[in-house]
Amino acid sequence: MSKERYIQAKQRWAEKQLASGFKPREVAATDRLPPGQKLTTGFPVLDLGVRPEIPLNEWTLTIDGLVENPTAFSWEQFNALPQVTDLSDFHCVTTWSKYDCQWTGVAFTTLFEIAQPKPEAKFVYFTSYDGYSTNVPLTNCLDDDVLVATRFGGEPVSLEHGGPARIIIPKLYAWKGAKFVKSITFLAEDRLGFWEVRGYHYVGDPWKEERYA
Ligand SMILES: Nc1nc2c(c(=O)[nH]1)N[C@H]1C(S)=C(S)[C@@H](COP(=O)(O)O)O[C@H]1N2
Ligand SMILES: [Mo]
Repeated sequence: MSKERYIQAKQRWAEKQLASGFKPREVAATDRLPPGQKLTTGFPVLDLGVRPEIPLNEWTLTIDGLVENPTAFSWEQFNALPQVTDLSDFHCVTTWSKYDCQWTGVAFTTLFEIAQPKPEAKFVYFTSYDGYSTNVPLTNCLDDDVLVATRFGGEPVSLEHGGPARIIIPKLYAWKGAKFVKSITFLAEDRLGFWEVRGYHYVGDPWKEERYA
């Protein structure tokens, strides 16, 4: 399927769900599998049909917007930051979930402390090397399980899963986790990302089934 047709199909699906009066289901908060999700043991790949290959000596991660210290990390500088490993579950809005993903990388809070966002900063906008983007309220980024991951299961994140570095926000649907991440921008007003302009939710909490908005 071509990139355009794939995007149109996903967009139509979102519109159909909304038109048919899609309503989140109630679920006990103790259940591990969010409502409407199915467990998978594989690791499906979802992308726009583009897997940008970034030589590590050309890779940068830019942190900008409403921050005291705008920064652009080289790969070397980025990997010299404190590293954390976290085990988390992965929930895709297309209804598959994968348990126990082991991600290693730099905690979002570490980048937050370095960049020092101004008090007006309330939203985060991520861009990627494949042209993807996504937006997340800042509060959802400040949990200690939110990472810029460079390793999966101890190995470098593969190109298909978003290497050299991708965002992981376990408590939100996986489309909020920008693969091939290129920049992190702190904003006072929300700016809709790639799927969000096509009907996806601006927060995306799987426990509340915030799929479409
Ligand atoms: N740069 C980029 N990031 C992206 C995407 C994408 O197409 N491009 N797809 C998103 C979607 S819809 C999902 S479900 C997850 C899928 O991650 P995976 O391919 O590692 O399973 O990445 C998210 N991040
Ligand atoms: Mo997705």
